[in-house]
Amino acid sequence: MKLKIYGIIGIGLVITLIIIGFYLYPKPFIIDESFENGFGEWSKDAHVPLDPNNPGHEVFWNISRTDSLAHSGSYSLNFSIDGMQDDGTIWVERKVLVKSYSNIKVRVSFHLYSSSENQAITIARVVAFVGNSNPEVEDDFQILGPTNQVLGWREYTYEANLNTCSSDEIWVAVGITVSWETYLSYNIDDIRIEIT
Ligand SMILES: [Ca+2]
Ligand SMILES: [Ca+2]
Repeated sequence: MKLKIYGIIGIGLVITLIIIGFYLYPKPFIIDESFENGFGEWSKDAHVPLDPNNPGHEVFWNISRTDSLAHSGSYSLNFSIDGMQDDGTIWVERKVLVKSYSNIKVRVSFHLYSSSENQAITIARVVAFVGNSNPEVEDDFQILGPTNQVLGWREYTYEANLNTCSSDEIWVAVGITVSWETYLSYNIDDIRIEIT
């Protein structure tokens, strides 16, 4: 009889531990943006050279929503820049609220559209940023790889471990940087941020 009771208590304990473990197990915090209703929390930014053909002005660049191309839904963001000065980085960025003084892993994934395949020449590079402060210059970014690996959509991902220090926010950004002297146009859609 005693054995039976211990057995039942034992099983009960194991079940309780499994349930507690399930609730304590870190679940990823996920943010998805497909740009179907505006920019969401994202905003555009750039670090580009002056345009010698237009004194006193930066080279042309723009990031805008378009319904002419989409990875999912009807809209994506079009990234355009005059790369004739062989320089310039443009991106979208956002902050994410997190717990201060915690070690987190941030995974950013997104889909980029190239209108042609060209593996012989690096026309542009795909860049991303994860950090404690607002990215402002090209050097803040990590290069994920070249564009134009395929004609069409290709997924890029970036993962970074971070200590949030005293701040309760982190910044995430994705974009492109010029590598070839030409006018560039790429689309980005379905940015996902996963924090664990
Ligand atoms: Ca979309
Ligand atoms: Ca910025």
